[in-house]
Amino acid sequence: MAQKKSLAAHPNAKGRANYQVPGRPLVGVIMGSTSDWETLEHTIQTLHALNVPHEARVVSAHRTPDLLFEYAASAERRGIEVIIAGAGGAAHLPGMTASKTVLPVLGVPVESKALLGLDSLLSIAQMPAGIPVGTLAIGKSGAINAALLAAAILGAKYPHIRESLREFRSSQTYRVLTNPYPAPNNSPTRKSKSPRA
Ligand code: RP5
Repeated sequence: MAQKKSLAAHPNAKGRANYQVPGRPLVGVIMGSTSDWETLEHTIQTLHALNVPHEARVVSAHRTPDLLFEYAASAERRGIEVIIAGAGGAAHLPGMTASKTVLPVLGVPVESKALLGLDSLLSIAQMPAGIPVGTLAIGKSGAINAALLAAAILGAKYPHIRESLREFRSSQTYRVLTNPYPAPNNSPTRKSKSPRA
């Protein structure tokens, strides 16, 4: 019963920003705990920026194992095409999810307090041969890149998502090229202040 209840729980439920994109969700974002939201919010923000319909749920491999199986086993049937799973510590969620579906599963290692996410990274990356999990970097970078990689996968089938990704990359390049100086005071066009006597 408690597990059924958490199926409806959205980590975004407590008055946080609304990142919904209209349409049938193509990406399922799951995380082991509400405490992972701080990291996985970057995934959601990036999917939102790319206009990729998605859903987000807390699904824990060890606290709600039945829900995990139900989620993973039903995802393909529900129209989900890529799953992003973020977890920290002994992070079983991505691997166990991958074991119950043939959909691509991308794992985001959440930075843990004890081992700074190295435990999460190794738990997610070191899958024995046969059940792959595409493992991203620890923390925010991995969370953002998981969304970008999901968009790249979906882009093979959905031209508008490929174009969103192309635009994202172009504007990122433009931002770097138009901000070449590491700090405002380093600009050669800015006069340096004369030192006080
Ligand atoms: C994992 O345990 C979660 O993915 C989270 O990163 C970690 C700690 O969870 P909480 O104790 O903060 O709920 O299952």
